Amino acid sequence: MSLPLGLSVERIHAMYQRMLLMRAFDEHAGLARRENRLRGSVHEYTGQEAIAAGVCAMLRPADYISSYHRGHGHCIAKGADPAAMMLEIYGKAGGVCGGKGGSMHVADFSLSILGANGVVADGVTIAVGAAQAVRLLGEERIVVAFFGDGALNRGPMLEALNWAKVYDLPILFVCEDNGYSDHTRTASVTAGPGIVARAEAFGIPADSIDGNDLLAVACAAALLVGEVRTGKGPRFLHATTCRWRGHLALDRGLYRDPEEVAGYAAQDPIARIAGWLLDNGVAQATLDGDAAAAAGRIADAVALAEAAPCPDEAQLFTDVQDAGASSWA
Ligand SMILES: Cc1ncc(C[n+]2csc(CCOP(=O)(O)OP(=O)(O)O)c2C)c(N)n1
Ligand SMILES: [Mg+2]
Repeated sequence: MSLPLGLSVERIHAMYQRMLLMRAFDEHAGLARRENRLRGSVHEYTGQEAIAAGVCAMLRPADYISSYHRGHGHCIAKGADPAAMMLEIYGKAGGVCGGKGGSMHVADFSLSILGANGVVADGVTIAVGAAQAVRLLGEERIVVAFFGDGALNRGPMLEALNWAKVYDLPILFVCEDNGYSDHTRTASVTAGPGIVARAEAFGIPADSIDGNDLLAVACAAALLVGEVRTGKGPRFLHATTCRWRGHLALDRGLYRDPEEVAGYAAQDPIARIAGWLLDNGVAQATLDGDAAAAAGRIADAVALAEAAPCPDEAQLFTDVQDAGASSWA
């Protein structure tokens, strides 16, 4: 079967393998949080994996990404080591941020991952700042900002869109629209004709796709990343998706209609692309092996994180903003 935009069955298969890793990572992390084996917040990306996989597959190592509170999948998709990430969310030494950032601050500058971010929409302003720096420094890279539908209702998001268009910066905005902002249906607190119209109001071309369909994400991302890379200015991708779990691991999500949640399985982006891979010559045994490999790799990461020591006390004030530190001592 011929695919557009330089896509191939092999490339789609590699994206599928990344999705399996994301799913296994967040299923384990969510369980560990519910069992109080780790502290802090864990916002599972379960059900949304096709978006990170399809977009990041179009990026080069030097391209920056910024993320939001539901950020594990973006980091894995950009190539972060799941074992170092698991150590991080367990708050252990050897974590990708030395065990001091936790789930909502996972970052790896060596992979151009600018970080997850617990402040809704603020990862987007950081991304626009990075895109401005790329422009000023005359660098070859582009920037992708991932954020949720809830971010569209914060002022910094609108400033970011405005600034990006005024300077025609090399940035792709990716809105992961799962229909919810925490416990609230986003539509019930959102004025106007919709998310795409918000971007278009700033003169930014915007596409809307089914974010549970890896092929749709990959095709749209290939096109939009290409446009951003060739200096056409900012672009906006609106990807609809489903948040399978509660807002975070300790939220059972009881404010949602159980029938609605049960319906999410039919949209499973992993099952959908597995079906496509089977139809396109990949053997069931290969897919089974992929799933076992991902599960094994994450089980090893959990075992490593549970056995690892906490960061040394002597490291308490390294790599953190230390204003006032001496007065705390
Ligand atoms: C500035 C700010 N306001 C409120 C919150 C509390 N909060 C955390 S996540 C969230 C909803 C975010 O929804 P969305 O952006 O759609 O992301 P999702 O959780 O659905 O992936 C809110 C209101 C916050 N973290 N930051
Ligand atoms: Mg949302």
